[in-house]
Amino acid sequence: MKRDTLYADPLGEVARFAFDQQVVDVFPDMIKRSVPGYATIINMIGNLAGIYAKTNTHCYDLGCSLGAATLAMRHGIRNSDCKIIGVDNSQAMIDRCKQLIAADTTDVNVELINSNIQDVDIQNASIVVLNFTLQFIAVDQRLELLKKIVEGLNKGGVLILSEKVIFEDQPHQDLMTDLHHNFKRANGYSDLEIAQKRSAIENYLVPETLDTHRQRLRQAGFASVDVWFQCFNFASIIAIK
Ligand code: GEK
Repeated sequence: MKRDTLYADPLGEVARFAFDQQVVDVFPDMIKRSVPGYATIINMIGNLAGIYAKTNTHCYDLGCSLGAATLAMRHGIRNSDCKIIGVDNSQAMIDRCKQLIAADTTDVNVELINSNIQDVDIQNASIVVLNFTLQFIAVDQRLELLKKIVEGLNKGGVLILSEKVIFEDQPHQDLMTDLHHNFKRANGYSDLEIAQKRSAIENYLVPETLDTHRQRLRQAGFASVDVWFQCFNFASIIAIK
């Protein structure tokens, strides 16, 4: 696993973050050292797939990156008559993801699509995963995407939505930010790396409060909405149709 040093040297001007080849090369290391609870969430997506994936249905991984959640579902699904559809609009991510999926021999069909998740058809779904992807969709387009997911899910189907979140209470927000930055420092990121990455994702990764997510999910048509995992300002919600 190549180490992420993309923001280690001072950059005069920090360009907006992009999921390009440079990021693909270090992505597993970057996400593991940046997102508290990431490994647990991936593991549990496999566990949930064992419960929710139904015969002859589709399981979607929207914003699949290198397919960590796709592989977790593939290993967790108990019957092989499901199809996993991974979607990402970064060609570099999809190309690398294809290699990783090809190297895994599990007997569940996987299709990978290079597309904006807002443009793909969602049909006959028992599971939809949005693992740290909705946060990159423009805020005013999030409800429409969630409505499309509800329509494509079968009754009883589940959305697993993981996001970086913010808090209305400012002292709590500050504490969660400090704890997150301490987590990154403990994982070897310098203050410069933390600051430069922060500017790169500003206005691109747009986090919201858990209340905003809950209300929007209900508005989109989900019958049951609850947080199942949280570590600092990173949380995952299970929403059931
Ligand atoms: C994981 N789920 O390892 N359409 C398609 N893909 C998109 C879009 C879009 N509109 N916007 C962003 N992406 C993964 C981690 S990373 C999270 C997800 C992160 C893609 C983008 O190219 C990237 O691969 C992914 O969403 C977000 O479980 O890096 O913080």
